[in-house]
Amino acid sequence: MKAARRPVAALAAALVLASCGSGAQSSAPVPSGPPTNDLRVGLLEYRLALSAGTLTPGSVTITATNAGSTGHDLRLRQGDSVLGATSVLSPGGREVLRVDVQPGEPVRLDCTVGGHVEAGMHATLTVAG
Ligand SMILES: [Cu+2]
Repeated sequence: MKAARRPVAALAAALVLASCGSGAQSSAPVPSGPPTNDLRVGLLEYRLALSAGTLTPGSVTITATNAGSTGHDLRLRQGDSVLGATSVLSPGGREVLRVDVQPGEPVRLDCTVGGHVEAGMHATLTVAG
């Protein structure tokens, strides 16, 4: 009986497992890149998918899209101020907010549906100074 060894296949399998492991994030990373005044936020169970991690000061357009399968909303706060909030969006729903952000202070994003922040639906954006 031939002992047919497949070292190449075994190595390929190990690489696939390694890349899967490193790609499994428990929380969504905030993207790096230049500041934007046009942010898109995907609402998912249970995380926020952001098109950017840094905002420009001043007027910013936020497009929130419910890409999940249950109701979600999006609220933006800076310090103690609520900058804006969507209604609770049905799956596939979209709402555009125009907010005014101050330089240098982080902006906190939350889904205010019960339990969703605790499940991971929040993020903090920086604002360019
Ligand atoms: Cu939610």
